[in-house]
Amino acid sequence: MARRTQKRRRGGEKNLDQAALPALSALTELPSFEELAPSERQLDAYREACARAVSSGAGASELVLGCVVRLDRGFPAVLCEDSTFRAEFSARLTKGGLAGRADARVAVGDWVCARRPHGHDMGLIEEIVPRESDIARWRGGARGERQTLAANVDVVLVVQQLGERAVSCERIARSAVIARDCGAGVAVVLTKADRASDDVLARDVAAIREILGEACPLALTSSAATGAEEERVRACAERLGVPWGTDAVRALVPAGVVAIVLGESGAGKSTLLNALLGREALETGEVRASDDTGRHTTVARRMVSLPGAGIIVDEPGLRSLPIVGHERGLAKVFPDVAEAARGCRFRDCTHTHEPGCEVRAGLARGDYSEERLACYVALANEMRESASQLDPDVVL
Ligand SMILES: Nc1nc2c(ncn2[C@@H]2O[C@H](COP(=O)(O)OP(=O)(O)OP(=O)(O)O)[C@@H](O)[C@H]2O)c(=O)[nH]1
Ligand SMILES: [Mg+2]
Repeated sequence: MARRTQKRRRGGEKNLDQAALPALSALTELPSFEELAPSERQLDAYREACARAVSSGAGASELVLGCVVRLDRGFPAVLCEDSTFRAEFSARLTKGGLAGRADARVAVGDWVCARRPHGHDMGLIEEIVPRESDIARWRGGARGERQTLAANVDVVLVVQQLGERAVSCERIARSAVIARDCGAGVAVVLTKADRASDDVLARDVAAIREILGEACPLALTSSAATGAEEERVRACAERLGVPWGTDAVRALVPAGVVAIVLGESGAGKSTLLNALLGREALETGEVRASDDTGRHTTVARRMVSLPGAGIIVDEPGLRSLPIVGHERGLAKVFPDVAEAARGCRFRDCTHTHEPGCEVRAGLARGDYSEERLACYVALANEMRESASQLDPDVVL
């Protein structure tokens, strides 16, 4: 009850809040409507949503198909065939029992059936069209919730910064598990190559390939390297067989593909997108010298359209990416280990000491490395633990 009161109060402040949003005329780099393609299923769902909206009083000529291209502190901007407009949720959506459900919340990339009442700037979201996929993470503990980061995304670019400190393969694997669980493809983009010596680059690339396999696409970038320094990292990338620079990232997101960048604050996500755009369109911020992490510079979630390529959603950096109910993703990232685990004598085998453990047998045969197995076991343990702690009322 208290929560509801709080929500209403926030709703009352909406006009005030919206005044502080960036003006629509200032929004640049947005995709064009033609670049965004709903599926046939989504078009059918849109038509059905229109019929429902009309039967509850909307005029058919007021309804448009739109895509949420930006969220500023939760306020959506919607792109439709002939314009971009700010929108709020229709009373039907918020009062129809959908308000408390996580899927009632709109995400960047969502297709919506929106109503544009004649003579009003602000649109109303009547319904969110069912998603083909959504990139979501678990937020909070046992009573937490699934938070959709972006909808209808094809590829997750896992962004990790390089430096003298080794890259966190566990973090990369964790991001890959979440992405594959949501049905998206995965590629790893290593930024700040200028900060890593040739040896460090070779070490980190080998470690990532060990964990994720040779088939996982990689790209190496640096926005700071110029001249001889750029030559050094470019040559090193070539020796390691890793595609180099903005062209390599562009190739991961060809025209027609929607990607999202996922990485910690300060990883260089917005800097990378600016390099791809060829101008400083997105705000970037310094990292703290003490721990080499950023200060959460990006606050809006937004789509940017890359000239001659696809679309990328810029996101605020994420501190935590808990593994909760991601069995499918884990099995997709570690198919060999997951297959072996099915043969273990005990269903709850932890693959550490139990007799009849097929996973350890696979390791002894050399089917996979110790590092790859350690990563799988750590993520599987975390998932087991989170499942046991989850409040029974919480629906994944
Ligand atoms: N040396 C070096 N610094 C870089 C590179 N790319 C980004 N940086 C710096 O890293 C800092 C953080 O970059 P951002 O692009 O703001 O990072 P972000 O991932 O968008 O961070 P959040 O928006 O907070 O999530 C900035 O000071 C950048 O100048 C790089 O290739 N080399
Ligand atoms: Mg940023």
